[in-house]
Amino acid sequence: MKEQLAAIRQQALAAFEAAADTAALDALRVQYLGKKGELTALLKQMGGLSPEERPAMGQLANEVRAALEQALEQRGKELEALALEQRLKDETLDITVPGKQVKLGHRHPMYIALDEFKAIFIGMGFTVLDGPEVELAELNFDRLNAEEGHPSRDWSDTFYFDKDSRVMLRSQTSPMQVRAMDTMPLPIRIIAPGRVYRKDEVDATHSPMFHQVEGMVIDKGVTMADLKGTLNTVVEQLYGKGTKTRFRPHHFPFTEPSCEMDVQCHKCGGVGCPTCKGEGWIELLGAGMIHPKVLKMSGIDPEVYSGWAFGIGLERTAMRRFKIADLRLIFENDVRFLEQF
Ligand code: 2U9
Repeated sequence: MKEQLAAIRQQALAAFEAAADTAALDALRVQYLGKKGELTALLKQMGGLSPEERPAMGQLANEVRAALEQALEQRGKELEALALEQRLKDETLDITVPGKQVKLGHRHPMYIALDEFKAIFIGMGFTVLDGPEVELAELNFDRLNAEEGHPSRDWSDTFYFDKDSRVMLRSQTSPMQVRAMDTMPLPIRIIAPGRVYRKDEVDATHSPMFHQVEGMVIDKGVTMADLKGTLNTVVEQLYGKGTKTRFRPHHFPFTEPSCEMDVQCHKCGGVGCPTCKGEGWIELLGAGMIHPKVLKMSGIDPEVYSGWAFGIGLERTAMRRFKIADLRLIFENDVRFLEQF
């Protein structure tokens, strides 16, 4: 038995040393030290030894087991280190291989125009609001002083969801301003950009969906001078210092007085050219002092507070800025078009 123990020890140690990886080493652990392993089988034969032989042989067997376990642990560590070294070698990057060029997309011209607006108004302390595109006619029309029978409420102009004309796709972002008046503490300075929907046939200048930015300021003592001063500042940031503007009277149900603002043509300086269709001026946006009735409907006392508001169509702004002749190009998203911006 002594010789058999010595042989197992010798064989096992040699086999451990020759194991190529941790899986092979594990198999050897089972082969020698497992329940049905070679050393275990030999130990089972100890019962056949004489009582005198047994203690010495037991001690020797324990020594062999301890030696094998220690060798297994040692070889295990070596194999793990080798495997790690191999992995590090395999995963080496060749930084001289030329990289794959990442193709960057393009910002959409309409969003370039929107981001510019946002940056200017945020810089002046305005908050940007976002809101639902499916709206109640009450917020889209009634609360904006466009009562039953107002032409803009007609079925031929508005996308309604129900026969009672209560739920609709918003035709302007104004419902967000109504919500702001209902919920925000005064004073208010907000802009509300977003998609709006009107039943227009598609052509070079019309689309049933387009984008607007509307904005409003409500505070004590706000006047038309604040409207003009703020919008002139916006125009100077968009088109350069000293750009001239003019305000023409207009009519909206939600503002009184109302106006439209033109900017002097940046191309010809006001003389008249194809860009401004010979006018010298380009129509930019609509605006006005918020109608006292609109303020009252939100519980704001028009004797104490006043406000101004404006609205601008984003596609038209982008078309002018980037000299885009057909509105449909803005929505088609042909990459050959988008790549130009
Ligand atoms: C509230 C009160 C007043 C928003 C305004 C305009 C003038 C305007 C048009 C521009 C081109 C719409 O996209 S367009 O067709 N808008 O001219 N919008 S004042 O006034 C408001 C809004 C909300 C509560």
